[in-house]
Amino acid sequence: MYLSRNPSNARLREAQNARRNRAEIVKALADGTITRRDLIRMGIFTAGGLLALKNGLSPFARSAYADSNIPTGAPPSPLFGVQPFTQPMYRFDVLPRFTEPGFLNPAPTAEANTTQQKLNPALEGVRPGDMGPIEGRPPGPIWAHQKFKTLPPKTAVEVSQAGATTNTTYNPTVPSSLNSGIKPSASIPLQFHPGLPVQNPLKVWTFNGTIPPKLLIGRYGEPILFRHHNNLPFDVTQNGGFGRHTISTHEHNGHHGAENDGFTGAYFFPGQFYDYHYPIVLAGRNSINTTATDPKAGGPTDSGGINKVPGDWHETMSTHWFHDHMFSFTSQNVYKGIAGMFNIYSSLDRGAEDINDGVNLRLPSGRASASGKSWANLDYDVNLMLADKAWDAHGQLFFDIFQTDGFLGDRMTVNLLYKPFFEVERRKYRFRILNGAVSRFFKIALSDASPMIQIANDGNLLPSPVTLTQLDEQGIAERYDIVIDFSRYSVGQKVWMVNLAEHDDGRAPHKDLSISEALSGNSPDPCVGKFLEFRIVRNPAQPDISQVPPTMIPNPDLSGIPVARTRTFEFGRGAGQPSHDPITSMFGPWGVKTDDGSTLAADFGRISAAPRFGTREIWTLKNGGGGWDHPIHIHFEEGQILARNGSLSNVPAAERGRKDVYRLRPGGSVKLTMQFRDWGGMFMEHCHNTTHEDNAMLLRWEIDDGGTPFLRPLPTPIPTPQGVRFQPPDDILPTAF
Ligand SMILES: [Cu+2]
Repeated sequence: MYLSRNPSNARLREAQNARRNRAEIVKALADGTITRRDLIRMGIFTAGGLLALKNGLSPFARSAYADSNIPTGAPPSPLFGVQPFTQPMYRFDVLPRFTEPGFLNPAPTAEANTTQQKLNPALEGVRPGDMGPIEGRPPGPIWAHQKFKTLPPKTAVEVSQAGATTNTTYNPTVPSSLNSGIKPSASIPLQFHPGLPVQNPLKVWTFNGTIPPKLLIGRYGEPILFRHHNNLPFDVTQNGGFGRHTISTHEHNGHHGAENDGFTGAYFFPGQFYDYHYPIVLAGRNSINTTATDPKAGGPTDSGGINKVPGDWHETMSTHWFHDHMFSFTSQNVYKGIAGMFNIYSSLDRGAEDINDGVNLRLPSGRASASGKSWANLDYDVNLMLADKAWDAHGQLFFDIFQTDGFLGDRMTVNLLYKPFFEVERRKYRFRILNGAVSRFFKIALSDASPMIQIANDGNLLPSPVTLTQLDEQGIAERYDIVIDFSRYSVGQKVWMVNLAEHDDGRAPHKDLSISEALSGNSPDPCVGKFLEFRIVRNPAQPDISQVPPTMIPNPDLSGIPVARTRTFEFGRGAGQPSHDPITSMFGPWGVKTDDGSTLAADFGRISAAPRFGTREIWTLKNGGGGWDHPIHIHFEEGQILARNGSLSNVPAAERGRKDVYRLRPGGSVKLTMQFRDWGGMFMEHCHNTTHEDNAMLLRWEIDDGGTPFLRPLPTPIPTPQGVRFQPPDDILPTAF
């Protein structure tokens, strides 16, 4: 429901008042002054999770002046006279990589580093003189880096979570001619557009506190130690009105141990760091190609060759992202900017289109012979992070947690920039498109309805490329890699990326528009229509020798592996919460029904499933109905979709590779199969509409029978600034084990 195009001043005043009143509550909730339990007692929030429909508080209360609201439930985000497509799109900022061992100080350790430091008394629960560990990772053997001795880190990357500041070290790793003329030495204030206000450090929190978003570069066979410092304010109330200063970073969807997965309950505090160890290995490394003889299973060397690794090359992954996963605060923290992308390079996906060795797929990227870099050339390989945002009358980022259906912004951003332009040459480009929104789905087309070639879905190159004039709806956290061939245009032409998915609330797209409808300007949804302008500026200096081969990565064949278990998960509303643990549990309305149990709201102390190490299972994800969609993310393992609504024929070609997010569609179901291999620990499954996830459509599952040091079941970590304690699980569902 939207405000009309020209809402009355009275209606706007009403919406503004509602926002101000709600903002007080949002802030109190975010900083812990009150809890959701308090709000329910006070009659402000219903047990079903809805903001009580009172004028002056809910923007969705029936108004005396109008019957509808804009998607944010607040007045439109002011543009200060800024026009779309008047700023260049900054390409991602590549994180510097250092040689490890030797770079990090203190040196990384297998078990968490529990060296004590004096705690800042502004931290919650800290008295003057209290001490606590410098690393926030849960201590002891269970949360030690698995296989740390056999896969020691070779590369170190160090980042800080920090409030908005000016970027003075921008490094896109491409010349300015391939970055819309932006000088690599550019000093970049944190603004959504040069004509919009600079963001307050309490409003926007990003990796290193800067934009553009950060790009991590990795390759198979080269383990990365990602040291993450929490430099957010010590005082939990210093959050600009939303967001939580404790964080846990999920590398989505890394194949590594749970200690590196960013478990929602393994969060850490300001003043601490957390060492994530990303070994970058192929799944199946213990049973397939164990002697590392297959050149298709490998990573690029610095001299143009292949560093062969064990495992199944059909499990090779390419486009990941990493983002906050703080329990019940993920939506606020990701919205504040805690998200980056991760390109993984392999012998198949080399990032060097001129290496012709029969293994490299030679996807659009750039030439090793021109750059001197044998891998990770980004010249024609461009990361795009899409997100809808909103800001207040002062232009400062705005968020409203009271929309448990999902928060929608009213301004489209690409790489955290309001509707930018990007200069391209007349040749093929690869775009790695991430839906980095809180609750919004996108559906992408080009303004002239010309074709795009989808080459990957989530982290995985497809078995075969799929040519489309409209991509499928793209749920939150899904990645679609596409190739656009700009050689069909002439120099001086422009073409736009267009969003066709119209929302009128956060539940699901209301309607997919045609391209002409989306371009007409008649949609009440301000995020429909053009959002990124491509300017075709020149012919490439060298001919385009990149390829989109007809066969890329066929799926691993699981048909000969017995199915150890089947499980069913149904995602719906009206969840109960039997747990009273104030740390590990959250209220609904959203929840998950496991097998034939009841619909339960999240409790990271509850074990809902525990697949056996080394087995294969079939999981059915069901939408509980009601007209909303849920993009369900299963951590750690890539799955293959066996059926949609009961049949493989309902699975579109672009979903026939491996996946880690599964849109259920209203009333729909997805049946998928996965193996549980190589690593253990506690993982999650949840809706990636992060508003649903936080309210509380999330569950914990674990692999805990892989031998010592694991216990069956695993103890639950309870982080405090003084150190992480452990407690037994609150609950184990009867069908879990
Ligand atoms: Cu959902």
